[in-house]
Amino acid sequence: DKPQIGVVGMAVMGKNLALNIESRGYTVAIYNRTGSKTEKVVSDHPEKHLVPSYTIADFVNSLEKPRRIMMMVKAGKATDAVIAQLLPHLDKGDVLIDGGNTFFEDTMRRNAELDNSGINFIGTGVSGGELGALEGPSMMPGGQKEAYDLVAPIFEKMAAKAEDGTPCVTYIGPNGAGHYVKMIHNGIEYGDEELIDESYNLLRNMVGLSVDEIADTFSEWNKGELDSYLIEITADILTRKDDLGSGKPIVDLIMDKGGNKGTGKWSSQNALELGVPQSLITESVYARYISVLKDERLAASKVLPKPEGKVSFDKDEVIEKIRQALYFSKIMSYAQGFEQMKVASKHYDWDLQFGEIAKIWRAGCIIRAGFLQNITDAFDKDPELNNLLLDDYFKDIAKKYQESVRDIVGLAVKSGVPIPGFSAAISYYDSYRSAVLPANLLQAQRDYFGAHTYERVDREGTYHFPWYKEQ
Ligand code: NBP
Repeated sequence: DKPQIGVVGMAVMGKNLALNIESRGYTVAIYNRTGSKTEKVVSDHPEKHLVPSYTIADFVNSLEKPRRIMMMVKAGKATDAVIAQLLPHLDKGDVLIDGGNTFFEDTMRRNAELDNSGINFIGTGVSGGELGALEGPSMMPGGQKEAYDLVAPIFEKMAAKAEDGTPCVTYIGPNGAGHYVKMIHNGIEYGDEELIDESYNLLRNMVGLSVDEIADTFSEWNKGELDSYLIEITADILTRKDDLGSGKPIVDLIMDKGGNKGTGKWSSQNALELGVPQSLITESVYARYISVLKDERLAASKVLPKPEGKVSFDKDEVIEKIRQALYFSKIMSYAQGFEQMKVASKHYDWDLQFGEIAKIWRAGCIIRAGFLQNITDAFDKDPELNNLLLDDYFKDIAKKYQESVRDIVGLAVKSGVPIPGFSAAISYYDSYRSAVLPANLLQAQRDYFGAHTYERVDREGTYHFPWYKEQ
């Protein structure tokens, strides 16, 4: 039996994906630049149908045709290097798949270059971390549709399954569409994390709950509208004590400097390029950046005063309002994320199917959550939906919860607890629902100093005001 698929890259993700595919009844060829890693995978799993190769030529020749090769290597130069090594051994019609966290413009470039040589190229988002790779990730493949059809049976078997049994993978669109959607997935993940972290900070430093009480609060929240993987792991994290024996909650011993690998930044940069409001992801990126300035913050905490007055509130009431503010803000974040994908779909000519995208995020991936079903339902009802906020379910939540968000944002500001995500959410809501914004004054300013002209609300055409003439 020739292997039906090969995996290049035997670091944690590639190894786990290979084992996942094997477990679905396939024979999998494996290769890694450093051969000892390949050897170790085989010796650790002697019973598995894995076919190791130690040269690229042997690896490619071992595969059933048309060949299906999945690369799980470091994104960027490593991916280009592997493609260059594989290319001389490939035949027209073979399918090369990049499962790394690749920037979508690189995927567009590689897809076009390889297409010239008759090689199909799929760039697929793979979400779910190490465990997802092993047990079933959510997958976002983009590239030639005919090429996807050649790998679809394998992808559908290896992907996570939603509660209704549907595999969390679907063809996303041509060239870079899959990696684009993975980028937005990761950006939305930044937003979800930021909003949860702000809620934790408010519960701790405004409401005054203990870490254990906050763990219980998140567990409780996880049973309702907020039901999601990230809330679930947050509750779990908050129950964990120091593994080095101090007895303190581990969260209190972890340095408050947020890391990142760039996908949130890419989402924000792309939103700026496309001219789409994307304040939630952007504020989440900034929140990580300001967290890194630990030394400056420590120094500033000694000289810059905090608010003087004390805020008063009913504890149980305010906890429920924080929950509502979190759900409301999460909805604003997804509204922005889907808005960005809508604009991108037109801009790059991808024909993205938003209901399908929400569907494959229901399981396997980091942002999996009950409420993605509501997004699927919204787009099923109206595939042309302009903004999630206009769907009845989301409109109704916004109507019910908006007062709570205002209360929480007000209390947070008065208490001096930073809430960049919550305040971006309510500002987006208020901007989006405003029939008139002060951009009229802005246009006047631009026309005043730069003769940039303006349109009028009462007549057609373009106008320039005689600012420098006496009236
Ligand atoms: P890494 O991102 O750490 O990459 C290590 C792999 O890249 C090794 O197999 C290494 O081979 C290979 N490699 C490098 Br580095 N340079 C190479 C070159 N010039 N030629 C050939 N091979 C090269 O591994 P990972 O954490 O398993 O992630 C793999 C991909 O999956 C990445 O793109 C990552 O962003 C993405 N991803 C990761 C996660 C996650 O949770 N970790 C989730 C989703 C997606 P060597 O052994 O010879 O050095």
